[in-house]
Amino acid sequence: MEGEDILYEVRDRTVIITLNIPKKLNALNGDQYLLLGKLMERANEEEDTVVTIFQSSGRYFSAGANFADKGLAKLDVAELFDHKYWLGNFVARNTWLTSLFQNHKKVLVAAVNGPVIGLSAALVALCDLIYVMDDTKFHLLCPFSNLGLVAEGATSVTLFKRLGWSKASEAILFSRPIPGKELKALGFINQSYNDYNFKTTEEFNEQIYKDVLGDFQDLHEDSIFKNKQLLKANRDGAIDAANSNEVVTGFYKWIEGVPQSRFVQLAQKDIKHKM
Ligand code: CO8
Repeated sequence: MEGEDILYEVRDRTVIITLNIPKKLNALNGDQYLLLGKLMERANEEEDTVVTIFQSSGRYFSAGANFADKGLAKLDVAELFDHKYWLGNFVARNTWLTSLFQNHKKVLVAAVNGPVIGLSAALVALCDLIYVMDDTKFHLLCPFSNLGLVAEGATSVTLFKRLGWSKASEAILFSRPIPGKELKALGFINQSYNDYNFKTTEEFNEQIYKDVLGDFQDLHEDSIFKNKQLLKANRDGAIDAANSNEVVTGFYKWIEGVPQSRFVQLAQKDIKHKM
């Protein structure tokens, strides 16, 4: 399995999707986000599973979009500001990926081994349950204001709903990392596994698998799925609206060319994120 960027496994009645690019802190380029979306589609259609676990490897869950994406580097000047390019590679892809996480039929569990940034943070915030390996070593960062971007992946709704207006404003308006301890206190994290003192992410992932399996073992599956739909009904209108508002607003930032130059500055370490 080594060498594959994202792993897919059906185990008992779960699907396990694993980000597997630890050397790059699991930052994902455009093709890798596309692959993640396709694997989520597949997980959605598995016949016998109840839960989909979204997990990772190494010390970061994911450092978000890959700022060294070869696709970006290869663009000529015309493409850098081209409507058609950004409609396909930003608007359509982000809308689709957000919608896949939002509308996943199975119970969606995030097993979070370390910090999570940007679009990947947005995807974690769309999961039903969030388990963290060690909340003292975890933070969530939405550096959109620092990168000349705007909220993505429905974070303008999910963070507001999961953290409240005040903390969501710190996270989104001022690109402040929100530490794990605060996320735990605000109810964003279901459970932290600090006391387990895991030596590796793999040990943590294995524990989450066992715990999750125990969680639904004797329950009536169809009720679980119907209850998820009932819960979702309360939030989906706001997420649908945010998903479309965010990508259209973000699209015009790309057309202006601001994020492109901020990504170059970040790669050259001319700017950095608040930590
Ligand atoms: N992209 C590419 N490579 C990365 C990224 C990234 N986002 N993050 C880390 N890496 C790589 C580093 O380049 C480094 O590689 P190498 O060892 O080959 O030099 C390796 O991972 C380790 O990283 P660091 O040495 O920097 O580790 P630190 O612990 O010092 O710092 C940080 C960790 C703070 C996470 C730092 O790496 C960082 O700031 N990364 C950038 C995070 C970021 O801004 N991500 C983008 C978020 S925005 C988003 O996700 C939505 C954008 C939508 C884009 C749509 C495109 C079409």
